[in-house]
Parts: sequence; C-alpha cells; structure tokens
Amino acid sequence: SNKRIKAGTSTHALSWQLPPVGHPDRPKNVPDDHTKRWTVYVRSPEGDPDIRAWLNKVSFKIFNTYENPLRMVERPPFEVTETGWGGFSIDIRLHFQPISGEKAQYRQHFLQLEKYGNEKQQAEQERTGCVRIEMLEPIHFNEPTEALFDALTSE
Ligand code: SLL
Repeated sequence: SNKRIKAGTSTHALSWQLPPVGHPDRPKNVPDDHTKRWTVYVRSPEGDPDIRAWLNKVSFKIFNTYENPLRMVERPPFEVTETGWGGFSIDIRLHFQPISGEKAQYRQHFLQLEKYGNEKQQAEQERTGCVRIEMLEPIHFNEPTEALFDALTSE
C-alpha cells in the first residue's frame, strides 16, 4: 500500500507548586519533601482524529520509588498524576489498536518539576506556579492496514 498516515501524539508534563508543609491548603498524605503535583499525558493535538481510533493503551514507567511504578492506562485520558520533586525520566509505551497491526512504540519524556529555562521562562513559571514541558511527536504509519486507514480517514 502506498498510503501513509500521520497521527498526532503529544506528550506533555505539567507540574504545579504545592502549598508548603504546614499550610492549610496542602493536601493530606503528601510526603514533606514533595514540592509539586504533576501530570504526564499523551493526547492528540486538537483537530486530529479521535485518539482511540489508533491508540489502544499507554504504559507509563515512572520513577521506581513510587508505588506500582509501571502504570498501565487502558482508556482516555491517557495520563498519570502524582506528587514529587526534582525531575526524572518517564518511559512511555504506546500500544496501538490491534487492527493497525503496528508494534508498540516507545517514547521517553523528561518530567521537569522544578523551574527551568531562561530568566523570563522561570519568572513565568514562578508567576503561574506551573512548569510545563511539551513535545509534539507525530506518529507515521507508513504502511497502514486497510482497517486502520479507514478508521483514520473516514469522517
Ligand atoms: C533528582 N534524580 O534529583 C532526581 C531524583 C526523585 C524524585 C528525583 C518522589 C517519588 C516517591 C519523587 O518525586 N522522587 O514518592 O516515591 O531530581
């Protein structure tokens, strides 16, 4: 087949400053050394076909001191939310819909929880209390099965 499909994924990590230890708004059960609540997620960029048409499930391997560090997410939203500090790498495995016949693809996303970048970026992160790292990585299905092609192009 000479058909070719480009499907979007974007992996993002977001983190928010937690109120300090002792503050009434600090959530209970968060260890004292955790400074941020964070979310890492895989989404389709806006305007793309329904992510479920091609993405079946996503596994996120987070830092190994977390409880149950291999998180398998079987349905949208494909995301993991936790609290923590510092920064570490997350291994992401994208499992495609069986009709696609595609092997799983591996991604890595560095979760940066503390401020980073130039002065202006850091000032913005300080102001909003939010650190955001985004990557947009299209997925190319070079020889899609008919079923996948139909699923992604019929509308
Ligand atoms: C750093 N090399 O220094 C990294 C280590 C470890 C982050 C970061 C808590 C995990 C848990 C957590 O966020 N650890 O609660 O198990 O930046």
